[in-house]
This record gives sequence, structure tokens and C-alpha cells, in this order.
Amino acid sequence: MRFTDKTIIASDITPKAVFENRRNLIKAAAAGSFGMALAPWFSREALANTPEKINAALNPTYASKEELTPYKYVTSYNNFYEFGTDKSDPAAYANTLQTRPWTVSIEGLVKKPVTLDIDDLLKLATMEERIYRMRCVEGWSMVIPWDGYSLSKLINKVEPLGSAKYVEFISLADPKQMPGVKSNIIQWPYREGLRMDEAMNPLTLLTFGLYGEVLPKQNGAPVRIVVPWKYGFKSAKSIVKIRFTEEMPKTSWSQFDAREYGFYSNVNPQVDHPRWSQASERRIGDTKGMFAPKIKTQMFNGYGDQVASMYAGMDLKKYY
Ligand SMILES: Nc1nc2c(c(=O)[nH]1)N[C@H]1C(S)=C(S)[C@@H](COP(=O)(O)O)O[C@H]1N2
Ligand SMILES: [Mo]
Repeated sequence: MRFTDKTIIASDITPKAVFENRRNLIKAAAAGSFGMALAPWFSREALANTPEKINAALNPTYASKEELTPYKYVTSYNNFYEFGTDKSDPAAYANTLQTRPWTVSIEGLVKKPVTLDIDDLLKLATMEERIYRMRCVEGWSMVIPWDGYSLSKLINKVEPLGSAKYVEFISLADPKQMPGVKSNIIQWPYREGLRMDEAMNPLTLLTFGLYGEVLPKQNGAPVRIVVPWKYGFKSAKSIVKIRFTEEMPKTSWSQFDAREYGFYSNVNPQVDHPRWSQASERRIGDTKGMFAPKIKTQMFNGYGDQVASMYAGMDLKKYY
């Protein structure tokens, strides 16, 4: 059992305090400085299960001042169809995912294709913590401290050819570890993609952790993409392959229904999904619960300053 999600959150403290508290605890545990005065919820059994820490300093450029979504919600309200379609399925079933050994192969139109072991990929660049607003096309959102580094750092190492126009991200699809892969709701493996400039944008994060710890399996361990100005499904989880292509990649969701899920899928309050309005959103885990006011969704999820120029002159109703 993991102590961190249930036990700490069970006490009645604010998300910010939880965050700080968790970090101090991890530090204290690492330093071996726990004496007899353990908090009642922090059992010795729990101590043995301390999740692996990710060393990452908060990057002030990406430090949203919004209230953080409590760890409990970030790790229990998930979309990860490889483990089922209910929001609670990934937390319930992702424990079968084997995250070691794990390799990510980088291939296609690059000068230096390479297959990297996850532990080498982790060390490729300095890990940063970034607090990003995330919005799912279904109308809910969260504010999450992610740990990773800009995908551009990896891309620069493999030296894309001039002909590389897009980057494709491919998730693991192993029915032995992922029960959802036996059903054919979408085409497996889960595939997503970005245009080269989007992949190179400093905001696009190759992500290994959240809240200063390695990614929980339900959040896409051991490595995923996080693209905060696009709807959640663009952020592929548990990736095993990154491929550079000349043609726009076919993504699992646009193959499912191209009318519902475009390639770009930028957060855009003016362009509704056929089934869900995109004008406003519900913040998951808001302390005001069901009385929480709906939040207005912002263009590009509020990241327009960093990304709008990439779409200058593009009709975003057509290229949704
Ligand atoms: N491989 C894979 N990646 C995925 C998904 C998925 O089903 N499979 N769901 C996407 C969707 S729709 C969302 S909203 C986010 C959710 O990420 P989170 O659970 O960490 O918040 O993951 C995205 N990445
Ligand atoms: Mo989503």
C-alpha cells in the first residue's frame, strides 16, 4: 500500500500544505531524521514504502499561482484507457504495469536514432518542476506540479533532419500488463503527435514525475509527454517510441472520430467539441466541491503568450 495518497490527504490540510509537508517528509526520511515523533498517520510500514523522489527545483517561469489539485485527485481521477475507461480504473489496475526495464526508442527522420534506457533518459537533462494547468476535452481541469525537462533537450540530441515535420509519440500496448488493450475502443498502441515547432516549444515537457516523486503508474509512468496548452489526450502516457516523420501522424483519437478530435486540439473556448462545450471547466478537487463556480476556459489554456505565435494566420476552427 502507498502511504502518500491516502494517509496524508486523510488529514484535513490544504493542498499547499500537503505539498510542502510531503517534501519535508521525503527529505526527513532520506536524512534518516525520524525519531519517535512520527505523525500518527505516518507509520513505520509506510516509511518502508516511501516513493522514489525526483530531484527537481521549481522553475519560477512555470509556477502557476492557482491552488494545486490535491495529490489524491491527480492520482485517482485519470484517463488511461489501457487500464479501462472509468476515471477510477487506472488507479485500480495500473499496478500491473512494469516500469523497469523500460526503453524509449527515438527513430525516424533523425541523424542519430537511439534507444535509451529510462534511467539514462532521466539523466539526459536537468529535471525541473513546473506547475501546469491541465484541461481535458471532457470539461474538467487540474493544476499539477510536474517534474521533467523540455522535450527539446532530447530532440536536439538526436538531430532531426530537415525533412522531419512532425513528431509521433507511441505508448506501450501490452495486453499482459494492460487489461484495457484487449478491448478495441481505440486503436492500440495509443498514438499522439505534435508538429515540430510544438514539440520544440519550451513548454512541452518530457515528464517523469509529479509532486516531486516518480510518476504513479496511472499517470503514465515511467515517462510521458505533457502539453499544457492542448487538451489532455495530446499528452501521451507510458511512451516507448518517439518517431520523427514528414507526414502528419495519424493519432488514435482522430482515427476514433476525426470530427471530435482534431490533430491540433488546442484548448479553445470558442470551438466546441460536438459533445462537450469548451467555454468553461470544472476544477477537480476544488475545496468548494459541487458549489465551486465553473471556471472560464482560457484560449490556449492560458499559455497564449508562449504558444499563440505558432498558430498565427491559421484558422483554428478548421484546424481544431
Ligand atoms: N497512453 C495513453 N495516454 C493518455 C491517455 C490514454 O488513455 N492512454 N489519456 C489522455 C487523456 S484523455 C488525458 S485527459 C490525460 C490524463 O492524464 P492524467 O491522468 O495524468 O491527468 O492523459 C492522456 N494520455
Ligand atoms: Mo482527456
